[in-house]
Amino acid sequence: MKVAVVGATGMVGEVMLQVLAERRFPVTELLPVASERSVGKEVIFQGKPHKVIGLADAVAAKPAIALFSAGGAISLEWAPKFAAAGTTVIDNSSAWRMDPDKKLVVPEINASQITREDKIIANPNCSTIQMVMALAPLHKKYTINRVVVSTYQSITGTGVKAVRQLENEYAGQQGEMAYPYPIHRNALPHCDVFEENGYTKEEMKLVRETQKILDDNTIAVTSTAIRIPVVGGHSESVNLQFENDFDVNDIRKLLNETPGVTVQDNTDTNTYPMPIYAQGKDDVFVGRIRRDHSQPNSLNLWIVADNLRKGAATNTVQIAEYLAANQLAG
Ligand code: 2RA
Repeated sequence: MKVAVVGATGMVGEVMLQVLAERRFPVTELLPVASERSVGKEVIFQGKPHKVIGLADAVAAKPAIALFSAGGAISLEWAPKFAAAGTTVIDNSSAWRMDPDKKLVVPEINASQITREDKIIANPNCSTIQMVMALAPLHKKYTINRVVVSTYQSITGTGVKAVRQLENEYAGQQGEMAYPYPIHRNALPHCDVFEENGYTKEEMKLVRETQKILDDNTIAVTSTAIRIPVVGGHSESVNLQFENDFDVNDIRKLLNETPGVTVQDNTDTNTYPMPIYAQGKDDVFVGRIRRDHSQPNSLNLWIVADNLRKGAATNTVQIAEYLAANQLAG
């Protein structure tokens, strides 16, 4: 299958190439795509160098699938051009996620919604993916009425500039700032930009995308997204209120039985998820599972995942695998 990776030289793009190779996706021809300034550079895929090409040449090559991680502006302009040429686009930006005509997909939850007519498919935001992976089986059995989530997000979600800022600050050096404040020894209550309602776009993604993926606008969600000086993945403290009462052991059993979720939850052995150990893995890790005794039918969870993998690249490749397995691509 001819596959384009748009944004191949970026952090998520590089991980998409890695995951395509790791999962032995049936790539017959790889088209690494990036901005004009990167055309001609080489990326390594399956141990071999591949020359980066421009967007127009990639559209003309008519790949079956194009995996995008190149920002919203590029996606808004170029995803329709790929689609018009017959390519199925899976996009990591927020550009198409809330478009009522576009599917927002976490394969373990709602891949079955995808049809051959879907030529632009949206990959959800990283912090949404890891949360709904845990919420979906619980919602199905106990009906979630309300979600309160606080995220503790890796600087890799911002990109290379943020990683460089942390490295400079750690070394006591001046350099380009990805954030308005220092990130070393700090926690920034500011991920993405603020909206009129006082919440950031990152916080509102958790609200809007969760309702769309779980197909239930009655779920009340409120969130606070924090950036912390971590690189392994995003962590989330989640409080759920259900319609119905539950048994904590049944919650653990449901999560244990969910493909793509690993429960790490034993306070006797200090066993709980942490980003340093989630890094490089594809599962979503859930722990600190405990009843919230302050209100009825309520539960607390701690959810951790590598935001570059299941939060972006792996989820994207899993959608591509679903397309390939069901002859829905291209
Ligand atoms: C972040 N989820 O972590 C956003 C974009 N990757 O900044």
